[in-house]
Amino acid sequence: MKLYWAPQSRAFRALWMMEEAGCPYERVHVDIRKGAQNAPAFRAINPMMKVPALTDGEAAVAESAAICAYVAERCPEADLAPPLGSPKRGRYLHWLFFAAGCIEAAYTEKFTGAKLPNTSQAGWSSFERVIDVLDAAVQPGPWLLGEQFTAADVMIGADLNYGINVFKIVEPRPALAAYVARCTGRPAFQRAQAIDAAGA
Ligand SMILES: N[C@@H](CCC(=O)N[C@@H](CS)C(=O)NCC(=O)O)C(=O)O
Repeated sequence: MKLYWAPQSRAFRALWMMEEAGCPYERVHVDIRKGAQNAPAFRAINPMMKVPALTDGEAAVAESAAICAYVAERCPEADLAPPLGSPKRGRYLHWLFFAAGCIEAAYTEKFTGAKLPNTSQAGWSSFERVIDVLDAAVQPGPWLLGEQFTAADVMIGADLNYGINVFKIVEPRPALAAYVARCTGRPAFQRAQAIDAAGA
């Protein structure tokens, strides 16, 4: 597999996922600060011209949550997803899509101070409700699905880490802060962080 990636970007989520999965992969630096994402060859992989993206033989995947789900299936020995048919698949998919569909929009709302039409019209409802929902979701612990750490924790854990520790837009409520500490304490997270810090 080839991970198309740039340091200090949303591609961190896919980078952490690759380190959790433990399958061999190659990192390809796409220098988004110099416009490399606009090259036709990369555009053929991700028409949105954004990192991360992943290729695997003839397969191409973009969107962080989709990459995390793909890699969990591709590297089953890492046990990063509940098996097909398990009732836990419901919440697993819920949290993967929640990260992409609700957290991303809620953070944009917070960053920009955008005025919402109302919480019924906004698909993510509101920044406050997204954080309340996450706060409740991480309380049973240790992970979103209980004892099993999954690709959904990579997406939600990375986003909460950005929100609390990097951008400081999320209040470090005790349960959220403890969950993020469990995530950032994982050896795979720390390997990914070291790779990210080292840059291209
Ligand atoms: N929805 C995408 C967002 C990816 C994204 O926004 N990537 C940014 C870096 S943080 C990017 O590649 N920006 C370069 C550009 O748009 O020119 C995902 O979740 O993977």
